Amino acid sequence: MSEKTQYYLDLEEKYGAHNYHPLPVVLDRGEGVFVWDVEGKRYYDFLSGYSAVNQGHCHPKIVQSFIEQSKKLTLTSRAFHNNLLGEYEKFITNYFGYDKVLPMNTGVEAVETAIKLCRKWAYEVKGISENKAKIIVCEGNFHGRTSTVISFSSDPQSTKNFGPYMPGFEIIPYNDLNALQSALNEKNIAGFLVEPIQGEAGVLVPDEGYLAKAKQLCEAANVLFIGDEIQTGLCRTGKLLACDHEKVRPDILLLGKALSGGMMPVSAVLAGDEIMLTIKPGEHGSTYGGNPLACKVAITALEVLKDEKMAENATAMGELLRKELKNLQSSYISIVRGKGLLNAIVISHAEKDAAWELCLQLKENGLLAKPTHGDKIRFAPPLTITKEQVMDCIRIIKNSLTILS
Ligand code: IF1
Repeated sequence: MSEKTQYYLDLEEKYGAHNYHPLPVVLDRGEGVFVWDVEGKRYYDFLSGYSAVNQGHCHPKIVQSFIEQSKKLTLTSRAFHNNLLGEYEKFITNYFGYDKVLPMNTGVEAVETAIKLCRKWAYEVKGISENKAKIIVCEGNFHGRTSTVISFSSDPQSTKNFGPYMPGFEIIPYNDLNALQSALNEKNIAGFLVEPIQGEAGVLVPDEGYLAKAKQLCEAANVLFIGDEIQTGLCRTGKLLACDHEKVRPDILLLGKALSGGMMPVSAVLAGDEIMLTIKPGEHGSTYGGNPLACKVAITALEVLKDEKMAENATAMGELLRKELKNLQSSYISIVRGKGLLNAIVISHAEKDAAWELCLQLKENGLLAKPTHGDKIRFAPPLTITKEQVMDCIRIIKNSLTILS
């Protein structure tokens, strides 16, 4: 460990909460698929800020919009109107085909907003008795880290000693239509909150047809399908939305992360009028929600996704990456799975820290990735990656696997 790197690690150790266990690398620059550490060493970023920099680090057009708007007007609060919010609302609702958008900041705020909208709709439209509404969620879910959202996590690391928990949620197995159907038969079900692909759980791709059938079951039961596309959306899986693979249109659509191309927290909740208009003035909001800087940045972030055909590239490069990973025929890689450029490998090795050791070796060889839930390593580079760069990364991965021998 160089002195310079150690200096920064020590600062965080001494002055920062210990709520993460990062790889021992200190970054100070990012551009496209690359990041550089304080020693000037270059890495491929195979995490993409957990899919927040789908457009690549510091995308020039998004940075330009950020700079321009940051010199004009960054925040008005919603006490007053501004000249960008309405333009953004029109742009994003047309872009995704919804009546209205409720702008928030972080992904979990969008999830919390969807829970409030779903409950409001349940009482005021569906007619469920007050405080009886229930929302179905899946085992292995990750929707954020607020007290309400961890209340329905099945991961002890997310829940232990954070009680008491918010009631009103039913946990069912993921990718299990029978379980969904029986849960939908219960009284007072208002919504089904689901990730089209479970990211944190290790990039679990459900069976073909699961999302479409789940949506049909929800429609039949007059239950809202809430699609959490905060990680899977915005071209990550090879379509604009992961739900697009099955032509599923969520009743409530959640977006975040790459909605700003990694510039700042921007999230959005999209829905039809019947749902969205149940929230009246003064019933929900946030200081920065819909700020003009976020609006300007998000419009550009969405434009470059389409202009630069990032969904198409994610499909092609994802297929190449998975094919080449399988061609390695490594006995240490038991599973390769994913869709578009949201992928993961499962490491099988006697050593329980093998995935971590492999990530340390990948770092030495110029590629940054991090294990999730022990033995899975997420491979999710920016959607701008080229064929040559994928092949270069395959070479790095192949050379790094020798550390496990
Ligand atoms: C961390 C995980 C990924 C998300 C989905 C909502 C949110 C997230 C599907 C909340 C956030 C982030 C959180 C970040 C790491 C990362 C993550 F490992 F935690 F689970 F991507 F898989 N819905 N995911 O993935 O969005 O409030 O964070 O903006 O907490 O370590 P947020």
